[in-house]
Amino acid sequence: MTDRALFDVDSDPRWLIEIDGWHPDKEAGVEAVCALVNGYCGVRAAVEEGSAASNPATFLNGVFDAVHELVAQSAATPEHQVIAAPTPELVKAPEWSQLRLRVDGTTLDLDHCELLEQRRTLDMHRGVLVREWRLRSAGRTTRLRSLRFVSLDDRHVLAHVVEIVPEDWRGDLTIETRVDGDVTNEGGVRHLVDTAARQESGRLLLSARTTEGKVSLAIASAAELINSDGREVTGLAEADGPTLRHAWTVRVEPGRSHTLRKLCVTYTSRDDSQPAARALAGLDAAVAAGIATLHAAHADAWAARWQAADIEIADDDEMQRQTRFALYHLIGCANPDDEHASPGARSLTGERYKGHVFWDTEIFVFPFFVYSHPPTARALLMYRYHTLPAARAKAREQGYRGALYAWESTDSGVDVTPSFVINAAEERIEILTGVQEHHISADIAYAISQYWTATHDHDFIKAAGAEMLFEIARFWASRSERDADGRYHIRTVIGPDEYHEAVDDNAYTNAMARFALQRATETATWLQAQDESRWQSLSAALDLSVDEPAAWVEVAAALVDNLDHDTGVIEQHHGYFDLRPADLDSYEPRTQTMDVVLGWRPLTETQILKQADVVMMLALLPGTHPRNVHEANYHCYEPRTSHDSSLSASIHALMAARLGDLEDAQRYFAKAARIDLDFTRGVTAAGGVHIAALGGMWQALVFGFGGATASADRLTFEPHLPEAWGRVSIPLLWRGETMRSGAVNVRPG
Ligand code: IFM
Repeated sequence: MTDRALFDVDSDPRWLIEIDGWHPDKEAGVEAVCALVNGYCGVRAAVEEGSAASNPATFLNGVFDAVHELVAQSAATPEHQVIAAPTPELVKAPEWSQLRLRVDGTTLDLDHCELLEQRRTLDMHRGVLVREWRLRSAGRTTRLRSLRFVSLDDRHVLAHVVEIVPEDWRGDLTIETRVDGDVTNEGGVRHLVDTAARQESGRLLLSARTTEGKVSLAIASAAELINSDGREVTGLAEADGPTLRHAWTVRVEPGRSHTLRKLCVTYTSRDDSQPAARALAGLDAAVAAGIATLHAAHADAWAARWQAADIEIADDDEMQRQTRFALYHLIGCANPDDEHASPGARSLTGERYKGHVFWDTEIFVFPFFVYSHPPTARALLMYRYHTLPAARAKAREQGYRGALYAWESTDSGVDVTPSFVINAAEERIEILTGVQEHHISADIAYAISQYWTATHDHDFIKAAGAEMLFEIARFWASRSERDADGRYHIRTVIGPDEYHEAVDDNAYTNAMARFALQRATETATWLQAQDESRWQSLSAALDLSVDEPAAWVEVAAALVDNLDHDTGVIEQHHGYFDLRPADLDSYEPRTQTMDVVLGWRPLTETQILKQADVVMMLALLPGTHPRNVHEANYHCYEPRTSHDSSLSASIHALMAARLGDLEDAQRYFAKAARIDLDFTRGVTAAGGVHIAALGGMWQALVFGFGGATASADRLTFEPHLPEAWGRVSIPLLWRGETMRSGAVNVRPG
């Protein structure tokens, strides 16, 4: 492949995210939206030479560190300044694609030159970022293009190509590419220490460790500069302090190009006990293969994933592009080869929520993998299996049995939810989700069940799934309290609607707990019948008597469900309808969340919901109630929902589509799609893309518009598709078989 072809992007704009020009105020969002992701690492699409508006970052999945000192977060308020307990966060890795260009003392970058034109293109089909730009400074015009990718074929390989062409000048140009280990997270927090750079026979190597010493990392780098005659130019390679530098000073002529080709390979002690040796060996292999071969293998790997994942929408190009945007980030958020990492709420594209893992993974993102790439789904469940000890400890600490998973989790599974936050109205809000948002444990049971149903991976259930299900059921049995009337209650919880805390009998929590208890009981029966010896060993290890599962199903049957049989409405939690009604429309148009508009305390006294709660439960458990209950609850709660969480819109799209209300369904689907892509509304993606919203879009398409329903023995479809979309084709893997062609076709003929 020629260098020229390397810069090619797909000719079909429905595969592209194109960002023209330069808008400093939107740059933070653009960097996240166009980030390169391969599940192992994520690279924000910052301009390589940096700018005042840039926030470049490379994140390595699962690399967390907490700084054990009091940290200045911001100078805004005294409360802001100190976090008493260190909160682990996803660490920024060395910046591997820094570019410095200088001519006659002038730096060629956006802060010092006039930008004549610029286009950044994320080619989602091939997983590459191509940038083309022209700069003018001191009467000199320079044309540049660059290509970056993080390989999906070999996830440790990072590639960068830059072509520089002076249009109308000649002179001495210094070209420098760096790997910079001097990086800090938001707030200036330094996680990488003991940074050491060295040279090893032409290759450069940077190594560092995190402050807690849990992870060591290494990045090896090689670069070459080729002139327009195809000849390599001799340059300088330097390992200096925390920085690796390759540099050349060349005489450039109008119309004659110089092309920089750089390869980096990174490993951490999470991957190998000798990350430096692995990085160097990996670099040798990558250099021997060459960028063209690596690019082709990477594009093939993306093609294979698209084959199993692409949802085709025939007649609506924008919807098609937005759907692919969701699929691109979903494919790139998780690594099937890593059982000890799971995507954070903003994937590997930004620092919001510090890379912490929420229920977003199991309930929003996970189904996409179940039906398009089961090995990734399995790895994500194994992450929860490996963090089971921490979940057991959390249950014990709160006085319960079994496993209570962390509301916010990192590498160990210990709950890392912060204890307070200062909101946009400058109020100090205690965060109770870490101690009260317990539905996460039921959500994980739901994910295990969904995976098992769709894959029939019985080995996983025997090895890990059953143990998690049993411990989760144990938790819910001990968490439920029996009243004199014989009914069970789950008290003092937060449901998905986080605007109401310490509530009793949250409908979502109770229904999901019931589901978990039932599924665990069925699993015990299944295991006893299928694999007596595994049942014996597991029940002995867990000290689980044969009677315990029978007790779980009793609790499940007697858990209150808040259903009013006359109206079909399910009260969101005990006393919800006694709260003050509020007319959300009267606050429109609004740009702030309702906790800011009303203030936290007054808000909690209203019926305003942050996000889908009863509607969420019905979306996940469609078979538990008849259609009239779905309708009654959608119509009851939809006007009360503020959608202040990005997790809400897609679930409303799903429910509205199921109910055949295509107008609402499309409105909510478009709202979900805009969360990251609408730069005119500010930079909501600045802290990273909203991976749950993107997973929710997939579910709205598949379970809502596509009407897919999985039952014990089959997958059925009852499509509700907008006429304007034309033919829609959805590929789904079901027990090893791909179901695609004509799976859903709205347009007869
Ligand atoms: O998990 C969500 C939660 O439901 C709402 N607040 C943001 C979290 C992370 O996305």
